[in-house]
Amino acid sequence: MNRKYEEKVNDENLSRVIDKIIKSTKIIDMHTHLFPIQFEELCLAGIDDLLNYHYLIAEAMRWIDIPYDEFWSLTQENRSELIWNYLFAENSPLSEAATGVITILNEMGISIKNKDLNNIRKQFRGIDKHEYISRILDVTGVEKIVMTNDPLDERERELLLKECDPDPRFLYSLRLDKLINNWADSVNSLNKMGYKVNVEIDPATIKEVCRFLIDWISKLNPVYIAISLPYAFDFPDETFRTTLFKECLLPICQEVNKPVALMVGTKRSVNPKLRLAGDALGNAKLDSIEYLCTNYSDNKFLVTMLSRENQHELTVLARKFRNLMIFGCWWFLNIPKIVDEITRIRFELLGTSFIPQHSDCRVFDQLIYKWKHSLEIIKNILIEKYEVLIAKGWPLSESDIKNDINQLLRQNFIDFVNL
Ligand code: RAT
Ligand code: ZN
Repeated sequence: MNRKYEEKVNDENLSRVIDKIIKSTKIIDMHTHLFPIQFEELCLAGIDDLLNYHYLIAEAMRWIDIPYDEFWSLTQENRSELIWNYLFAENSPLSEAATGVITILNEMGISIKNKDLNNIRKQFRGIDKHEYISRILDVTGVEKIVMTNDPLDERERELLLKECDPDPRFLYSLRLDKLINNWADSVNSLNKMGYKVNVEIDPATIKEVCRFLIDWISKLNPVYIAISLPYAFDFPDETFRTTLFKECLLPICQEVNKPVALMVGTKRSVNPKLRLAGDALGNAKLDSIEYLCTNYSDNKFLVTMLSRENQHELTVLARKFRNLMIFGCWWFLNIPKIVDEITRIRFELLGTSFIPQHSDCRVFDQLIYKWKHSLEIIKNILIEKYEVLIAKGWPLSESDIKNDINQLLRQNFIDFVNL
């Protein structure tokens, strides 16, 4: 920044300066479930996709008194109507996911008069998806979106293998949940794809899994290799997972210099009848992360955890290891109260050397509320922290603030993954 034109920051203009800088910083959204338009039905946008978000389904099914199977047999539109009815019309949309929908409608200039879903649908009709997505990226300041790409998902693999012009706004991440958490089922899929593997992980199988990883890393050039892990994750232990980590994932990631993203703390399928909405969380032990950071010091780990109780310990661990970058307020933690708490803990223990948020969006429009709500919290914390410095006579310039916000919203990620 040209210092000649930069504003001197003081108590009076602090809030405005931070606001201006946040609005002009191009965000890298480092974990989403979004796909570009070329991914056909996987690219979700608009009111019916929004209402069918699994966060809202879990909330609505507390009210909707029909059997789960019956709910799933309805059309997507009919499900939206039920969800709208219970979470927006009959009761107020107070939960974070429900308020999020209202934020989106507001920001996009959609009238919510009379809480009339059909009228809202009418306003979405005829919107060109290409233009709509560009408009959302524009409004939110998101420059790059990291997808979640699992080649063991048949439909996704089909789309990944289709030759098309890649959309430069999207980056790949290679997701290995099926491979590593569900080895027995993956054996079949890998064999079908031409990788000769056995259930017992023998040396030939290890070689083939490594070949699979190298093939997909070469094809996608992912920014990191990711896996979500149960709260009971224990490394090393006697499971297939440990063998796959030790013999395949960690050495290959080291060889290609890609970070491993570990998302720890899931308790999957607590209520399978809710499908994607049926997962919960548990408290994890951080010893395994410490073990990995210590014993695999040439690997880099991006880590987020799902339990609130794990956050302080995780932040302390990040003080000890340069190869550990903590990120995001994940899933059930992405509610204002907890985002505020976690972000404060991180600032107070790490300064600006962390990645405060990712969106985890599944529907494009969600970028609007997920980023708007989080940035508001980050902004307010920053205002408080800078006020303390200003009060002590610290000379704070606009470019100092710009540098800090740039680190938080993009550069820490860029540097860690070598983008
Ligand atoms: O937040 C979510 O949408 C969850 O369903 C999960 O997808 C989680 O973010 C994950 O990546 O496993
Ligand atoms: Zn996710």
